[in-house]
Amino acid sequence: MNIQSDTHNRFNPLLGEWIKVSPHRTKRPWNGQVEKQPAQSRPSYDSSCYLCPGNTRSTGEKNPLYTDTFVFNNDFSSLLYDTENGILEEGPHGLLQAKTEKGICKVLCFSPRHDLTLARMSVEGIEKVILSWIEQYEELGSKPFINYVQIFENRGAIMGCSNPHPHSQIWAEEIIPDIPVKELENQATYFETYHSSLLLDYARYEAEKEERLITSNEDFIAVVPFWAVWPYEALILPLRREIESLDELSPTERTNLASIMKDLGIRYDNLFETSFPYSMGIHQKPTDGKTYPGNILHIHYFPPLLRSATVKKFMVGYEMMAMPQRDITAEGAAKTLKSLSSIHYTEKK
Ligand code: H2U
Ligand code: ZN
Repeated sequence: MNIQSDTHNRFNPLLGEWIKVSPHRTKRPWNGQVEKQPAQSRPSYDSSCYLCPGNTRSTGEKNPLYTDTFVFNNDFSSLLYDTENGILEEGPHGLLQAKTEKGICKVLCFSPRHDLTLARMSVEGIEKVILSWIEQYEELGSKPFINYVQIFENRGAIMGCSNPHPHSQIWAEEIIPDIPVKELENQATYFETYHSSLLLDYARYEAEKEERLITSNEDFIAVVPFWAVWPYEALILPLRREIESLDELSPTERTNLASIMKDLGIRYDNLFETSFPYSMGIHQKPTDGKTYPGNILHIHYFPPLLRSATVKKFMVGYEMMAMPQRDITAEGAAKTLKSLSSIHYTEKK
């Protein structure tokens, strides 16, 4: 089979799901929705931003004059720590089930600068963000009722991000949600079968093959995974050893993680010369004290853009009813991202 031209289905071993790839569809004309271009430049401070230092949030609380990262409890948290235990089961054979859940939601601003995205921060600045994520993961994870901590960044209005001030969210909760559960189970099965880690084996294979490699350094690689769904989806993986969570990183590994995040972020921005939108999320070890054989720390990037800064991919129709589908191949997307400059387009000229 020719994976660059034949329609085929690819397997995602992390989720145990299939993805349809139809490479010949890339020539399809586009008369559909065109998104608005995000503002190309922002001030370094915005008096109307509820995340900027010294400003007042919608609850009336005032942000401190912070100088590095800044973490606060989300004023509109999805999960609350004082929700009472409750169970509902009704209907035929208890078909309708519900359970209450406790948790804590936080917002973490990357820096006081309203205009500096991760891609444009210094490596040292990103290291401080990683250190704050570690602090939160440990602090929240040590609470007896918190079994899982999800760190993520929603970037760009197109992704539903409500504020352009660079920030991430942290949701710490009682359950382990479905997506990490599936990934942990598939990694455990692989580990029990082959006595090695699925994602470490995969990272080493991709580093050698180079076909889907975007960029790499001594400790990490960024690839467009073989099973990518989003056009320019990426996965950052450790390359040298089994790392289960951010708190296990050595100082050098922290620097190298910050550096590859910056590198990938710059390539993303350079792709369509825009502040590239995405949802990024860190999958790491649950904090329930159990062991997770074969589990490897990794970072997913799911960017919606397809052809330009204004044309996004829609996950609709066949994708909602049957399975995800993509046109450009993972190899094609990786080749494009790899060929881009690692100097940010706004800093060239
Ligand atoms: P986004 O990451 O989707 O932009 O959301 C920002 C979060 O900031 C959102 O979850 C919170 C919202 O609840 N927020 C506050 O905690 N305080 C505010 O004053 C406004 C928004
Ligand atoms: Zn701001």
